Amino acid sequence: MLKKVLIANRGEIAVRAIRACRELGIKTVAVYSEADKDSLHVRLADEAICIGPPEPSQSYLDVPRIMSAVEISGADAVYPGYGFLSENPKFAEIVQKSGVKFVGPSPATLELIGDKIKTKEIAKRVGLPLVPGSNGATDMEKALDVAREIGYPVVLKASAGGGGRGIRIVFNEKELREKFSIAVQEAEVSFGDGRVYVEKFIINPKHVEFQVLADSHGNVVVLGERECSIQRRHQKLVEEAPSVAVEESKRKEIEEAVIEFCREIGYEGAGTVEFLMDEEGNFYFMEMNGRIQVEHPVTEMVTGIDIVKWQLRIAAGEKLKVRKVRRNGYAIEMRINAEDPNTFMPSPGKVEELVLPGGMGVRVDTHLYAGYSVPPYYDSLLAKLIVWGETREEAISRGLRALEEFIISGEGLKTNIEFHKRLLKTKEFKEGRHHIGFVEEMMV
Ligand code: MV4
Repeated sequence: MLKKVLIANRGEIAVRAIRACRELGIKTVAVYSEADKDSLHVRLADEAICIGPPEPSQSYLDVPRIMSAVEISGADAVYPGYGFLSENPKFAEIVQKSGVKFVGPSPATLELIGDKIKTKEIAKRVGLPLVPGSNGATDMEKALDVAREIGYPVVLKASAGGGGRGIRIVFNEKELREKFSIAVQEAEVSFGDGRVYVEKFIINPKHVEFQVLADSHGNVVVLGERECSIQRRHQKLVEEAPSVAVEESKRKEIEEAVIEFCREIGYEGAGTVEFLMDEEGNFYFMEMNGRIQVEHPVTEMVTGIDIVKWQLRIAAGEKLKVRKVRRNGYAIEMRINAEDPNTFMPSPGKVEELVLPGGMGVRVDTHLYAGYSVPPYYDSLLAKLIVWGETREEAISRGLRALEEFIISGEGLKTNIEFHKRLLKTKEFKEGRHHIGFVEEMMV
């Protein structure tokens, strides 16, 4: 097993990782910025090292500072969490070259899945369904040909984009002529890679993603899917498992292709394969994410499998013991953010009163405590409320009950708790008819 893990992250995911390490008997090293000196992850870790000023570029994104902390602490592994350096192949490589285990896929795999065009080629080879489109990088003339063939609207996507970055809808030929070179230029500036591809635009899709665990011995398991369509501006707000819209035969089919895909790319660790699902229930492969995701707890709640512990065991070279995955019930996660309920603008402040919901089927993952000041430099996630129910209806009513109990208050601090109450009561959500545009529709 690993002996000492440095957690190159902050907030709730750092706390989540420390808990997993502690249960496995692994020592933990927290790193923190000056703005995070009173953070819970600093208090909970066995050791803590300040790595710089509040700005992420000078702390949580600063590779030399993190590597210094690795060296000073004598950690034998680095846990990257999500965001920050988690999917940076250069960082993974530097960690690996210094003789320290990076808890995640290899630098080469991270590099590959960062290239959406190459990734789609492999996905096609193993039989994952793709959106009709250019199947590779295209220039304007080819884009016009492809779009004429598949019909408008189409989307232009940057090969080095992902997670909603570098994507643009085009409704007709005139617009394509106007926007194509701008898309290429933008991709060049943002990612240093001007390759752009074309896809048919899927109208009102659902975002459905499959959770994977793969060990270093070639064993791959899929822990089922999550439905993550409740989002605003590519920020997910609610996620659930399983998806009521996915039929069992379809699930089996996609899971098998996902396993094949992970084998093909030599995937190691926890990962997520993302799809869009159209109104007829057809799946389209989008991309793979090579990190733990914010929404992993809904999968843990319905499978009973601790994904973060498995990340650590896999990094230590252990074989996956999970053979058959059994799913039980329904789980829903609500992301509680520090944001103004009307403007959605971040609203950091000091937590004066904190009452966390509890009881049967309720889990709260948070780094908050009473007296903690939420710094303005990072994302606005305060807590994840995850509820479980035998049925989806039970999960929803338990979610509403838990939201009623939840109190986070303090000078200047606003949260989206009321938004979640409103959402869980909508007919569309209750009936599972929501899609990626639903939050925007709900706001008007
Ligand atoms: C699309 C799409 C419609 N058609 N591709 C945005 C995030 C990236 N992972 C994929 N994205 C989309 N790709 C085609 N061919 C619509 C989106 C999209 C979206 C997808 C998932 C969740 C939220 C979204 C919000 C806007 C657009």
